[in-house]
Amino acid sequence: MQRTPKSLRLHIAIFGRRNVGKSSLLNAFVHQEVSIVSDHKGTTTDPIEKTMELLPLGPVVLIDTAGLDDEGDLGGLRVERTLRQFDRCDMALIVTDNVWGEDEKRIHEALEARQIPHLAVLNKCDLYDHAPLLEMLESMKIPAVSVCAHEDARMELLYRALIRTAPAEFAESQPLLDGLVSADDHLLLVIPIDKEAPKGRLIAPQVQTIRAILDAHARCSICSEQDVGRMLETFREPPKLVITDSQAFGIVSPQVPPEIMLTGFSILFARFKGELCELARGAAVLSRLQADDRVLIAEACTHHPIQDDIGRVKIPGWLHKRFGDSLRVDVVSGQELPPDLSAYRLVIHCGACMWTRRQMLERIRIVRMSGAAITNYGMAIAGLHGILDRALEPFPDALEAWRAAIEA
Ligand SMILES: Nc1nc2c(ncn2[C@@H]2O[C@H](COP(=O)(O)OP(=O)(O)OP(=O)(O)O)[C@@H](O)[C@H]2O)c(=O)[nH]1
Ligand code: SF4
Ligand SMILES: [Mg+2]
Repeated sequence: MQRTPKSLRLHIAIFGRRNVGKSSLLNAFVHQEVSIVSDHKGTTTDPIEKTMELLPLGPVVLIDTAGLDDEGDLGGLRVERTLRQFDRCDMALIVTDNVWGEDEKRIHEALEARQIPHLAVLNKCDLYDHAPLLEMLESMKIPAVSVCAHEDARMELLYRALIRTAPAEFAESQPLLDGLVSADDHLLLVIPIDKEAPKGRLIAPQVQTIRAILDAHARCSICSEQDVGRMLETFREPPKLVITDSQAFGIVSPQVPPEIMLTGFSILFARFKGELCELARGAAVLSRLQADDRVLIAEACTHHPIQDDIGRVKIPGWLHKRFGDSLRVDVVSGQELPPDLSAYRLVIHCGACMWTRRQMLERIRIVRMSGAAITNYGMAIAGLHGILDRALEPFPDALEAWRAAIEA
């Protein structure tokens, strides 16, 4: 369970005023003293995360936050950190004791605006009669549950309510290969074992793809990029789909006859994690970049750059080769993007394999609001090698969006 990538865990944030029992609820969930509890207002100062298995939802990340009614300069900073969690969570709890005031309304409105499923948790039912408030929330169509963080039996009600409220994509199976693979299909996966391949293991997108194939009761063969042609000759029937590491597109594409569909792991993940059509439209910008344009390469997490690093060396190299050395290419990694993106014509984003879909969607939204276009590594590489139309063939909507953007 601990190996489940963090991004596939349902992120549940716990919001509310100070002292309503947010940290007590987190501790009750995990049966551990993870978060400090006290009757002093403002005990929790920074978001605290805890991973656990919440059946049948599976692995979740619970996020305890500082009270949103905090005051003063420091309080304001804490509130700011709590507010950031609105863009990270997949669902939320609005915790209160026995009040539905301005703070609760504000949280509710912020969640509604982002379409984040949420639940009102009326805590301390040992001290308060929640019946009138439950009735009021019911009339407002806000799902609510009355609990006591110190009573396991009442916490059971909260678990059940959570499962009812959880977003469908977490309550149901993962749609990584949705609509692409059926039972008994055979796929060929192309996995280069080069300097970038971690020693002794496969990377998350490859493992998740294999798992999704097995979940669909389909089969796959795996080879490295030099062996694709020979591998295909050994099959009695052609595979339904070839999925390659995007960096090998250029080598793999000529080995795969045009009647066999070919795409990339990062294109599958663009659909799984982001908005495939929007990222395809962004890739169309690659056909009309000018030598004096600026491009930003954005990586979601920081890692030690290696020789021939895809984001720092290979993609900038391909861009310079195509558009000339005066094209300015900047690289940024981590949670923050530069505050002013309007100087960039295009943002080329990593596959965001460690992120939730909501985080990536938020990033796409921020970039688009600045006026820049956004695409991802896989699509940029396919575009720079002239085979994006082929790689998008399994996704007709995205192919159409890309073609329309090229012609616009
Ligand atoms: N009687 C009763 N007390 C509770 C309950 N839940 C929490 N408390 C108490 O309420 C106080 C505040 O609890 P916390 O869990 O620290 O509240 P919080 O919302 O995390 O507070 P901040 O850290 O200030 O944000 C503590 O004294 C808890 O023991 C409950 O269900 N019943
Ligand atoms: S930089 Fe992006 S693609 Fe690379 S590991 Fe981090 S999230 Fe995944
Ligand atoms: Mg707390």
